[in-house]
Amino acid sequence: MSDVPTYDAVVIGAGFAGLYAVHRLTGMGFRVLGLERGQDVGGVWYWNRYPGARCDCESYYYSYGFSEDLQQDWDWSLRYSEQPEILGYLGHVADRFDLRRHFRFGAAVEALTFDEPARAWTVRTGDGQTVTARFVVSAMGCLSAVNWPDIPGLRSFRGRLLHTADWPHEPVDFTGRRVGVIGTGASAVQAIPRIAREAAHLTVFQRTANWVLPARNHASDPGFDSWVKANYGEIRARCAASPGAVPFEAPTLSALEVSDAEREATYQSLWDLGGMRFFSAFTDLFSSLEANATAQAFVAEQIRKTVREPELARALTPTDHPIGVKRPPVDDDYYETFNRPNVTLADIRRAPLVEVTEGAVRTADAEYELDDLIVATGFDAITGALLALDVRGRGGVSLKRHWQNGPSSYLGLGMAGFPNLFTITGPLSPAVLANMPTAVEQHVDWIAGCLDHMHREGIDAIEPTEAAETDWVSHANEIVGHTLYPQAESWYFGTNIPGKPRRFGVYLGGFGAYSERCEAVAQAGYEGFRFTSGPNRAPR
Ligand code: NA7
Repeated sequence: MSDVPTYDAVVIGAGFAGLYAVHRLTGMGFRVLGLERGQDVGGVWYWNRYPGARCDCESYYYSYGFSEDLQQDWDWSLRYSEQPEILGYLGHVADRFDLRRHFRFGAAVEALTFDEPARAWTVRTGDGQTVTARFVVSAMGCLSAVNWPDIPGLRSFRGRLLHTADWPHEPVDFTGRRVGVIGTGASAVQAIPRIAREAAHLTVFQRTANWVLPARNHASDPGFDSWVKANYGEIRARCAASPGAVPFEAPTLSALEVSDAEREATYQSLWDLGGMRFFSAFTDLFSSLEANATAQAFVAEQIRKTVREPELARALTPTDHPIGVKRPPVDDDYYETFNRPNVTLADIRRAPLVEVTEGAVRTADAEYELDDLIVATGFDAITGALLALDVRGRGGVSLKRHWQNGPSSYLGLGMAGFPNLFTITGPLSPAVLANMPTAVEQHVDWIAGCLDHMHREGIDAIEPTEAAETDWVSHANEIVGHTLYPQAESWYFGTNIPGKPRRFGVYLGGFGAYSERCEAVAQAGYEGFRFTSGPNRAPR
């Protein structure tokens, strides 16, 4: 490698994170190359095009706050935006800030190799090209590595075989067809009501019943939107300070210190309001099993009231995990859909899935003939996208080895032994338990500040110390231990992927407190990070 890398930074991914990273770093004068495996911008919203795909955060804060003009100009049509509109928004951002010219599309990164003498990365893409860069910013997202399950015979299916996370770009018509959906996570729960309205028959293969909350989506209200636009500064500030990067008041009362009637009324009003705000009912829903049980009882009652057949209602009611600690899907009409005559629930916990044949799914007690099979089995989350690459840090050590016991990082921003590799919303950051665009902006801004500092000080390389990383992992794990999250198997723990070590991948200390910690680390001269300086000044 020559002394001066081709680029100051390679940014991998063109979703919310990659677009803002490229905008921010090019704005500072850095030479930046964006690499994106898709043919256009959008990230998770580029790939997940299944019917009903939608954001479970409300549009007005699930959006960028970095540009006042952008947030004033853009109008959302729904309370919770659907995939085409979010993809349109990201396309608009790319046009407005002229970002596409910095990207190579259809360029899937395969390998990242750190060159120690040059203190730079060599980045290899699937088309055989390589580039060099001082820094690599992984903006590949937490939910982007598709999980195809290892179900016997799956590939022998002769009908249409579709995955929610890699959906065709052309419309898929289910009219008159016998459709099967494997999975009942957030993706399936959004898709099932839509497909049921179209298909001749829909069979839902459920391994684990989920607690599903109503979204109560509706058209945007012009009055509310004007209020939002007039108060965006305050809304974004609230997001920045809150545990979930959302603009709502945190609860103040325990579920156990109010009367039964008061508790019921609180749950009912939040149920009627819709969405994840249900969890803002009480302070201890994630820490006390007794408190959580009151919320479970409330939702179980809603399921009983909605699903006409008692046996079916029972099968749709979770019995194996507290509410909220496995990502709760949000939708309208999910439970109602099971009252339709053309919908069947196949409980594959009771009668396990045996195999897929050319034209059917066979379980221990039945055979379901299908024209279309939709696999809604989610992602190898949080670490999966980076682990799919051959990442080699100092001494040729692989990231696979570094993460052999589970996700590990310092502040979710980087790993010891992998200098100049930043992870936006990386493992053990608040990431997926915070509103993503806000979390993304905080990370990108921190990284930009760090690179500016390095440039000014003539520093070539930065990486966390091993001690800082070890302490962060212990701190993150300790917090998890005080919650109910360990009482569920979930992609947060990596247990949806056979063989993946069981370790919680998200920092639960709250987004606001976490951001303050990142800021304090920077103020203290990037405490916990190690800098290396040398003849190769970070160019700009
Ligand atoms: P999820 O939430 O991981 O859900 C996957 C679903 O697929 C879930 O119901 C799984 O059941 C089921 N699954 C996974 N593997 C299998 C096999 N082998 N056989 C049968 N069923 C299986 O993915 P989503 O795409 O719905 O959502 C991911 C996130 O995207 C979501 O949480 C939001 O943050 C956005 P299990 O529960 O493991 O028994």
